[in-house]
Amino acid sequence: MPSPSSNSPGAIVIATLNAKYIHASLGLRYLLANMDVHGGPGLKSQTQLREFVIAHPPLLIVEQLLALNPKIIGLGVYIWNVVETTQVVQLLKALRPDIKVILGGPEVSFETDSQEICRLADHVITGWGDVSFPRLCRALLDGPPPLMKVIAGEQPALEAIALPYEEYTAEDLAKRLLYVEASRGCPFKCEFCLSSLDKTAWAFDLDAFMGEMEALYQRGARNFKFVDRTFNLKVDFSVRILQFFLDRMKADAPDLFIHFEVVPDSLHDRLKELIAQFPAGTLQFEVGIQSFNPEVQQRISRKQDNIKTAENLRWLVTQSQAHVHADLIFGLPGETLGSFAEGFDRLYDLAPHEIQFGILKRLRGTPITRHTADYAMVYEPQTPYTILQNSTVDFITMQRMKRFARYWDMVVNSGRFSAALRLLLAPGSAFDHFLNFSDWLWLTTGKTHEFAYEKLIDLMHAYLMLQRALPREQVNAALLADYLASGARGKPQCLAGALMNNAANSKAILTQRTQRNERQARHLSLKLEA
Ligand code: B12
Ligand code: SF4
Repeated sequence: MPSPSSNSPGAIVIATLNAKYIHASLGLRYLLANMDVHGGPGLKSQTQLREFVIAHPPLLIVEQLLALNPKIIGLGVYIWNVVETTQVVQLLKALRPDIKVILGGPEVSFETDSQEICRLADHVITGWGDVSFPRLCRALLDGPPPLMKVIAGEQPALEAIALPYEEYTAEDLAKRLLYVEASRGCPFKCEFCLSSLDKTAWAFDLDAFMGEMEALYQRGARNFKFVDRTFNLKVDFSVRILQFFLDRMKADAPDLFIHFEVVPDSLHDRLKELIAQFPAGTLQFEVGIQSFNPEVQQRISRKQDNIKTAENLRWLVTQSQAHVHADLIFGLPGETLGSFAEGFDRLYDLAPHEIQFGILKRLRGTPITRHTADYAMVYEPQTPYTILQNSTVDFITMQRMKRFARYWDMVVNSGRFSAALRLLLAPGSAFDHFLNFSDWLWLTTGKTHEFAYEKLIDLMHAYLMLQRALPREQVNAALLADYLASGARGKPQCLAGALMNNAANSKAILTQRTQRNERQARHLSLKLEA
């Protein structure tokens, strides 16, 4: 929890509840950077930024906010914090109804009429807050008071927005992911995604942006996460950004780490040339595949050349050292279990380092709702509004797939079972094998969380031996290799014998090595004496 500074004179507090401490809020830093620029001189010095995480109790958050004694509290509301932020606003309004509460962020930018949190607040700014929030604060402090409760956020040319990177503190630089954006918006129209509502992608002035990256770098920043929706569209921009990081990495910062979201079907040769030069562990790409099914792609207005996508993905995995995460979504209208399995196996064969397997969510404001009636889409009414069933996937199957997604993360994406996975996911369809394993794991344990690694090894052993009837030596060897590589210390029961043999073997090898070393030392000393 941030420590309260109750004697601070700030009239305005901007705050949000991040998903976890490691995520620093870029949106709030934009608001802070633009207070004077768009609200007039003197506003920024009256503004304080406070960040919490969703695990913090709302009562303590309110206590911290009220200790700052503000006149205005601005809160950033997102899908991950709307439940907790609603409780915060309820408490604030009960304790201090005189404080003006202003909301902003993607979750309250749409369907404001139907949200309790919007009913409780004094004002809601939809869309971008960089200009409209400072202006509203000025109006609330100095008048004339605004007439509207819900205000459409002004969207100026990006040059009119002050860049926020100076607002990252030394602690942010040292301990948190630094979100940065070279462009805003997306030209594509994938209907499940909020960015589909943007008309296009707008680029920040590249010289100014690179200047800010240099300043962050000089202050010691090493961990950059680009939030650009389509990093690789403007090749000249992407080349300059990649070159910037590559130069510094080669010069004196091998510990740099950069993350980009890329569209998979366009990877220019100039980009490939640069990407290939990044050493292992420095570059990460999140590649949105979402679906390989052309009918589904068309239905949700996602334009994607599947052949080029596959080629580029293969290139990234085989010709570069970038860590590649590929995203897939289950539950899209018209997708069946069979068609999804085909796409999954196609992606699995391309061997990205992780398949991030998400279940469709109905984000407020997204045009995916146009399929609700035709495809009998039923979503959870609470956040995160996950799909429960549709006309091609019933509720039971959807539940199975949610568990599949969870177990996939735990077993495959965790990277702790590489040898065992070669047994588990072959031969034939990796999807079918994992679905069977997932069903069995659920039936056997009734749990999707809180598996100790040792317990998982025992479960995997039981499955491979009893359900897949694989030879014991093969299963033991694979799990032993995974266990030893993991560095874990607990003792899985299934490996007790193998571990004892291994210890005995290691001891024998060690003894042999020691005897050899002693012989060598004796031999050397004899040679020296001679
Ligand atoms: C970083 C990020 C995360 C981080 C969390 C960051 C954090 N602070 O904790 C992580 C990786 C954990 C995450 C997870 C998820 N995320 Co996310 N994430 C983002 C991302 C990539 C960047 C956010 C950002 O910094 N944007 C740049 C800033 C400048 O924009 P902004 O935050 O929108 O802020 C502007 C306005 O919203 C407004 N504003 C913001 N705060 C305030 C406050 C006030 C008072 C006012 C007036 C205005 C205002 O002004 C700002 C400047 O114009 C966005 C996509 C994107 N590029 O924006 C998605 C996005 C926010 N995520 C989204 C989603 C759906 C998810 C997931 C559900 C994904 C999933 N399938 O699991 C999960 C949920 C996590 C959970 N625990 O439940 C959706 C949000 C939908 C929503 N209604 O909130 C987005 C928009 C992606 C999308 N295009 O669909 N996410
Ligand atoms: S999914 Fe990606 S490409 Fe499609 S609209 Fe969203 S950000 Fe753009």
